[in-house]
Amino acid sequence: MAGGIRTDELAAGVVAGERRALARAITLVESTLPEHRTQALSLLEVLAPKAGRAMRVAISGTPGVGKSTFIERFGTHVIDDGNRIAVLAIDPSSTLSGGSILGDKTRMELLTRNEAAFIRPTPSGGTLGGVAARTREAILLCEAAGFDVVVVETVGVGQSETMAAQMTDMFVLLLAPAGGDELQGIKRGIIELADLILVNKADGDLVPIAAKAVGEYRLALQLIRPRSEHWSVPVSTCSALNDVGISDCWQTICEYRTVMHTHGEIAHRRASQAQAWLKSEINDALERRFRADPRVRARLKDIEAAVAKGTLPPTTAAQRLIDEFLNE
Ligand SMILES: Nc1nc2c(ncn2[C@@H]2O[C@H](COP(=O)(O)OP(=O)(O)OP(=O)(O)O)[C@@H](O)[C@H]2O)c(=O)[nH]1
Ligand SMILES: [Mg+2]
Repeated sequence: MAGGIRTDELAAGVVAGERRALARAITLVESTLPEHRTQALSLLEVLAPKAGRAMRVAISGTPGVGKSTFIERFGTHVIDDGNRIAVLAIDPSSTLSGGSILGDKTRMELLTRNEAAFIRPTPSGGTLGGVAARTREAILLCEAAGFDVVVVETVGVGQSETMAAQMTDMFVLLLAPAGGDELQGIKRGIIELADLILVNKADGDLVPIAAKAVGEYRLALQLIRPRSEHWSVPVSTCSALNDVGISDCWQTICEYRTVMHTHGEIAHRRASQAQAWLKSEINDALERRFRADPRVRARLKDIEAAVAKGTLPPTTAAQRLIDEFLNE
């Protein structure tokens, strides 16, 4: 019982769409205390049948490209269109520092105050894999709370884009208006993940540069294998600052949803994502058990030292520890 609240009460609050209950439920799934974890799992089990109805959208881009400004505007359009929107963030730097995206508080003020919106910063601490699992669970909770659109905001560094792509239906990539050398610097792998590319900050002096960048990204896209045979990735400009092109972006997302749903691709993506998630949960759980095992713990330090010194090959070392672990 986290903070003295019963699972059925919490579940009822979430299903009623209460933002406070949702926030509490997410805090519960983020907790690493064993008794909280047990309650979190039963909560997720109760709520799972109510999940799955939202459009799950990843919004990614390098630091400072305008993600928060964009989401603030975008969220307003989504809400004006009669929907409720939840925004979850993944910030790999916060897993290291224990902090979370502070600037967002100020840049999403409008959205934060809106009853139809729910904003949640990154789960802090833990491994990147742990953050991914908690974010996936948070998505389910937001869906159970009746949110129509769930945005996963992620900083385009490290593994976080791949992670965000693996838990959403659509990957929106925000890029800065630049070309030539800077375009070369964008990792090809990120472009490959994109279902929609937006060159932001297309305002003032940057308008022609943004337009040129659009042309270059379109060319770049021709060189890679499309993520789906039913969708050719649109590339366009927008200005989050001036609210230009943002409602078009929402229209494109709706169109994408219709097309991909019709071809069964959303269901297909979700099924393989769920299987991958299962696999990583099994791996994580096994590793946790392994590392907590007293026999393993007793020998691990010495074996690690021998491996570091080069006196024991890692393969042999791993095999020995695993044999030890599995021997009843
Ligand atoms: N000119 C212009 N500036 C913008 C636009 N969108 C965002 N900015 C500015 O760019 C800066 C960074 O914007 P954020 O929205 O915080 O960017 P972010 O991608 O969320 O940044 P991180 O959270 O630090 O990764 C701010 O000063 C914004 O005002 C835009 O469309 N045009
Ligand atoms: Mg931000």
